[in-house]
Amino acid sequence: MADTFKTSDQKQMNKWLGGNKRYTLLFKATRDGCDATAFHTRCNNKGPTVTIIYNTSNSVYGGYTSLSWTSGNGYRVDGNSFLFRLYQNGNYKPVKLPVTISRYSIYDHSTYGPTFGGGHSLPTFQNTVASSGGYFQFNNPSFSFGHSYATNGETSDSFTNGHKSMKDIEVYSVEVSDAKAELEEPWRKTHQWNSEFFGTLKEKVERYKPLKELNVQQARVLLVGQVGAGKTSFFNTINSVFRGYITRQACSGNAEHSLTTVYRKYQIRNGVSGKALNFRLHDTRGLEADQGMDAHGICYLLDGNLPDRFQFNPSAPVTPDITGFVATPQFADKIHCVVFVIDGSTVDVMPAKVIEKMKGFQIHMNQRGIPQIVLLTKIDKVCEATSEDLSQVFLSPVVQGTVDRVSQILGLPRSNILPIKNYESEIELQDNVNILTLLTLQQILNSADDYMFNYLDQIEDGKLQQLNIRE
Ligand SMILES: Nc1nc2c(ncn2[C@@H]2O[C@H](COP(=O)(O)OP(=O)(O)OP(=O)(O)O)[C@@H](O)[C@H]2O)c(=O)[nH]1
Ligand SMILES: [Mg+2]
Repeated sequence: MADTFKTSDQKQMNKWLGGNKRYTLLFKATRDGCDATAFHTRCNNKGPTVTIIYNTSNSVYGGYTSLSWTSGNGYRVDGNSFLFRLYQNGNYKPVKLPVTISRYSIYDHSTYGPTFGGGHSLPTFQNTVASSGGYFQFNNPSFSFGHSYATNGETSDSFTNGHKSMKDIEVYSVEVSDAKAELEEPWRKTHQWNSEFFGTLKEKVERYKPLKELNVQQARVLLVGQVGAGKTSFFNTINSVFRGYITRQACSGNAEHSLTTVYRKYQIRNGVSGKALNFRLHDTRGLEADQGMDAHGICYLLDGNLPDRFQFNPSAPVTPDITGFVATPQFADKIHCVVFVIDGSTVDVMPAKVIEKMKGFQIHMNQRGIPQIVLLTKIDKVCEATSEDLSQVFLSPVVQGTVDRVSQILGLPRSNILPIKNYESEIELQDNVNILTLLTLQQILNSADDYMFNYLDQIEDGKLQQLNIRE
């Protein structure tokens, strides 16, 4: 279970709070440190907040207060506060426990993390807790569950599942949401989504050919991004669209380190004729904060020096000594478009080091003039309405907002940020997933073409110059 405040859980919180709210992540222990000063620096004077604890046995619980945290000096009065549980031992078991003695609603103190109730009915931490094996131990000895909140038959054990160590703690600000569920006008206009549109898009991609003047058989698209962002799933999704059924030719899934360890230059074939389409998707190992590809590595990838099935070694830099190193790659071997794959549901908690890495890579791409597209994946986890009906994607203000944020992070125009939903749990193809995938692919191939046109201009300008010199 992902340690994040999912859209469905936010909906439950909206019910408890009575109306649509906007939740903004202020503090996250695994990101900011499990430290009282870090918590107060980020959360003081931010208005109402919800604190969520993810414990080591997949129980998720916490507390809401309508007061601002202030680094005060003790108990504060809040008749609106409540404790809640969302999951117990991984099972969805929502319960809300209202405050009964409001003068003890929260314990607001500069040396304490978010703490609820008299006798610390629901404590988190005091001062600083170091991470041990990826977990944070409660270091607050007093824990008198039920002192100032209704228990409704619950006990501290039924809340925490008997485990007092935490995988993470998050604090979100809670604001009244004035955002409408759906925009009146789409933020990006497309043709009406129907089977005819699907047929046209599919045919266009099947007929796609890179510029013949350049002697390039297949456009090459490089997929780069954080571990688990959905790079390999994007290949599987496109492969499924053209095969005509769901395929998982490439291994995808969730793991701490990248599941993809081998560089693959995937072909996509028409499901009936078996004919390869005129582009390849180059799938790479996922980026991590402290390991993975460096600047040399990315240059070798961009320039076409690395062979298919090259084994990435996260702890050793790539050098020209590796087996199969292509010393003099042709233009046809090089990358013609880079696709940064970003998990739309975790944009706000993307590690700074991963962002830095991607920005560093962009310098080398810009030097070569290679176009960059962002694939914003998992939008089904970003917006409930879009998850229910993917054709609503361009009417969703939440998806639009995420696109805007990513455009700012990577300094790319908004038109280059393409939201998608990969096939993941489905067993049958879905028309809307197919259409959005093809729309996206078409944009990617257009960008590859732009690059090739520029290259052709460059060659022709060069020839012209030579002629001028001779004359
Ligand atoms: N809900 C949802 N899940 C997705 C989507 N795309 C990928 N996933 C899931 O995210 C997980 C990671 O996907 P992968 O395709 O393996 O990600 P990757 O970027 O190749 O990861 P590494 O190879 O490990 O770097 C898998 O469990 C996928 O099923 C999506 O659009 N929506
Ligand atoms: Mg992968």
